[in-house]
Amino acid sequence: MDVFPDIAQETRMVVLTGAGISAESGVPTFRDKDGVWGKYDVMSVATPEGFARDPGQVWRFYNERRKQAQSVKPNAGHYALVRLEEFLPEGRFTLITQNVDHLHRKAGSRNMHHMHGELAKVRCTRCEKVRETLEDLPELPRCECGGLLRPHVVWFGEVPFDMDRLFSLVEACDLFLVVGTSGVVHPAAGFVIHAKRSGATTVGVNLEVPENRGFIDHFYQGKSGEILPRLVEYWARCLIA
Ligand code: BV8
Ligand code: ZN
Repeated sequence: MDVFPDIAQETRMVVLTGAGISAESGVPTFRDKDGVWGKYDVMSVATPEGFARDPGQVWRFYNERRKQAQSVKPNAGHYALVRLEEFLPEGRFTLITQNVDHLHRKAGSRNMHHMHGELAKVRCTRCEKVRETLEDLPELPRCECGGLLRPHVVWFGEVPFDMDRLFSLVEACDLFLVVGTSGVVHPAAGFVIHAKRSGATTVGVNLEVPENRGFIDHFYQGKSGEILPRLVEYWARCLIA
């Protein structure tokens, strides 16, 4: 395995995670063999058109994942990122996740962006009010204003949240770490390219070789729950030395 790159006190780090970091917690990924898109037609359950056509089917899909999210726990990979955030100086660590589960938050991550939204949040399609609830919802949940509620997540064809902010964080970082993502879904998959072009060192941890492997300077193939604790331990020593 390639040696880990060093970091220093002034290293500004951005971490991007995908479904792979939650896999060891028992949350199915999307594109692995028994993944989510093998069971559901992505165009029917993760697009605005699918929701307009059959909101009941979309809510059945999300209610199943919301229920599943209540029973899972963070794994060693999530906790390693919390430890990293804790020992890096204030303001030197940003976590961006594509995941809509709440495992990073449950593990204790603080400075983070859910660029594709969150399972635990719902939004009114009429008054746009966003509320946080993991309770079971009826098949067609409604807001007090009478509007139909939708999951507060970003579907295909919709613009991810905070993109301007995220692009500037990616451009300004010295080290970009990407974990557990196939590198297929844009604009998230383009962040590592952006970071590299802006002069950052890029580091990747993934079970399979991701699509955007060519932009990753240091790549470690394997489980994030096993590799991240070792990587973070090495970086902790860099800062003590
Ligand atoms: C946008 C949220 C404009 C809800 C998701 C043609 C027509 C229309 C659009 C497009 C098009 N061509 C391209 C596009 C853009 C489209 C896109 O990228 N499509 C792809 C599929 C071709 N993107 C969009 O529509 C996005 N919006 O483009 O707006 C724009 C452009 C630029 C700037 C601003 C605006 C919106 C995309 C968001 C869609 N929403 N989900 C929900 O989750 O229900 S996407 C979904 O995929 C999840 O969010 C997920 O996180 C994300 C990425 O998947 P991964 O996380 O990578 O998961 P995957 O299963 O693929 O891979 C898991 C990896 O983990 C594997 O590699 C595996 O090896 C590894 N792994 C497994 N176990 C482990 C592990 N690694 C380590 N340890 C382990 N134990
Ligand atoms: Zn409303």
